[in-house]
Amino acid sequence: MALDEVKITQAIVERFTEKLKSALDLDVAIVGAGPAGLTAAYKLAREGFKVAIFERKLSIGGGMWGGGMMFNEVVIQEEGARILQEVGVTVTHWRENYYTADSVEAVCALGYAARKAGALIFNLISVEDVMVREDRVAGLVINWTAVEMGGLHVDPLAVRSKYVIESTGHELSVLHVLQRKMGVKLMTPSGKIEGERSLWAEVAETTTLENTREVYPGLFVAGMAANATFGSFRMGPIFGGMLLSGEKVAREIAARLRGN
Ligand code: 48H
Repeated sequence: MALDEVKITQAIVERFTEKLKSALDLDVAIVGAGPAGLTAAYKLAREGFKVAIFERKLSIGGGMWGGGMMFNEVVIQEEGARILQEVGVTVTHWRENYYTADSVEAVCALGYAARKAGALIFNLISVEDVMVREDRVAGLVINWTAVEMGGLHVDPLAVRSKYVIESTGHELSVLHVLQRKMGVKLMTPSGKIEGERSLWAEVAETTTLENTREVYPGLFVAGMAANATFGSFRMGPIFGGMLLSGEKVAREIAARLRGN
């Protein structure tokens, strides 16, 4: 049968529009498709919640693709290895509590698991602001990354969500906007973003989990963003904390959504 270019175009436009329309009213909106955001999306979608991730870049995976200094292997501890194995990644024991995985395989598997569980993943969309309602984050303000990169004055669109997870890594871009524009008091020791500290893997991995929590009503931080919020250390190319943080934030939000 003859191929019609306009039908190809119609198919893409219609299908994408359907996806975007179904993401306008969410249980959980996730900002950033790094390992923490992807894990959270997978776990929440698997529980039947309506979840979408908005990722600024063309590719998902955040800082995981590059392993350590472009050596495309990641290190995880036994606790985190469980999550990678659950999504089908081959995890290899190195020594003591050090396990390794191919970083490309890990990103692909996490993305596939999240999508297959029902999470929608929108790449090339940047979150430029949040929607607030009576001292609570109630959704996201989104725009094409191309608009952001081009410095174009194009007004954004909005997505409503019962909860928002900020998993934007070192950048912590959404919370910075909320703090700057609304001057809000955050649930941190100083009431403000505490800022990320230098490298200390052991402490950083533990605190990533402790810091994975609600920082402003309706807004949770996960992954590296959690340590950047609460003033803890970076950990280098070890990814167990990111995966476990994604799992923890999903568990806590699922409990809230179920009313527990
Ligand atoms: C849409 C956005 C926006 C925005 C940012 O950096 P990530 O991989 O984040 P985590 O926390 O899942 O993993 C951190 C890990 O990769 C890492 O950097 C580690 C362990 N570092 C340790 C060290 O010592 O350096 O992913 C965050 C994603 C990225 O893909 C961004 O493009 C995206 O969030 N993002 N997406 N709207 N406003 N801001």
